[in-house]
Amino acid sequence: NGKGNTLGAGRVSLRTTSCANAYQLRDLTRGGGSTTNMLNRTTGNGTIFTDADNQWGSGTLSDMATIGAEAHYGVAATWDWFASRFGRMGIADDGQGALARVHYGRNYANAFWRDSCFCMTFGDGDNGVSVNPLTALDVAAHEMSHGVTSTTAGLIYSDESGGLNEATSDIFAVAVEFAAKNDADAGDWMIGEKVYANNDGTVALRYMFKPSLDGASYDCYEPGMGLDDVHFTSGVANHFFYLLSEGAVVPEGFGPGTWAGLTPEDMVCNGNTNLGGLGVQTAARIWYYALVNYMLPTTDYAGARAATLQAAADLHGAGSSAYKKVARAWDAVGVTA
Ligand code: ASN
Ligand code: CA
Ligand code: ZN
Ligand code: CA
Repeated sequence: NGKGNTLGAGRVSLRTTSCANAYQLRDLTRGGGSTTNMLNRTTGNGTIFTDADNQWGSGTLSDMATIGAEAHYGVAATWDWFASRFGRMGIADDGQGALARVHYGRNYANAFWRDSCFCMTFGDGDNGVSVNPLTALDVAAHEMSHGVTSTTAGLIYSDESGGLNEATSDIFAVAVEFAAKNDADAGDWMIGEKVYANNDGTVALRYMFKPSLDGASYDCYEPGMGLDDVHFTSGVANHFFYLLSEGAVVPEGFGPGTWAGLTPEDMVCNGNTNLGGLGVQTAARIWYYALVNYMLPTTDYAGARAATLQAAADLHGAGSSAYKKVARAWDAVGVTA
């Protein structure tokens, strides 16, 4: 049991493994998943982080272990969320941990999941000048969730299925962040807010409650939108998930300034603000069961509506208020029966 000082999540507990008078970022309580340092390289599996006293990182970018600790924490929190809520033991539900590689490349302002190495990889941004290393909890949970999608529904990463694949990662990322109850990194309805150095709290990669605030994502379904980038077509499902969780509520304190002054009517695509929210974790449970049991590689938005309704019927009953809320939230983003 070590401790880490992270960049964005404060001081955290870390599961490590002792080895030859030192400790390694390897978590034998979570399938032996390890966190390695790419030392700015872009090939290979990196070098496992090692530390003499099991106190990891200073919480600043002056030492590389700060980011190693943050990734290791994010992977553990995501593992725990899937395990405790759904009994899912790891990405593939086979008890195996995954590899997390940090300090990838130079000035690489992204993170990604790759099936072939069963690994997630995190760039350093510009080392915090304006972009932080991309290891914040919601980003780590997003990347790890790509592995879950890949080993379950297998949503193809293009067309509408690609948007649903992206949205699945954002949906679970939000749910993990809320569930982590970390005072230094409270849950919110944005993805990647901690990526931006000097953030006043309103800037993020994506805004679940009004995806178009990023200037490119879709709030409402449009036929033919599947040709656009999967990170933009995900907006419709992200928006659905927000509305299913919270109802047509204008969130306070999030998003860029243009957001101020909007009304519940601005939250929906069809004028119906009478939705009712299920709460983020109940909504995430419906999404997870739909993903695992009913979505397929080619599932599109119409199929996602059907899959989540079937999951809601299984979990809550076909005539349940939860079922009706799922239908109303899809209606509200333009995915109609
Ligand atoms: N960060 C991006 C993502 O996980 C990388 C990509 O475009 N595949 O979606
Ligand atoms: Ca140390
Ligand atoms: Zn993604
Ligand atoms: Ca967030």
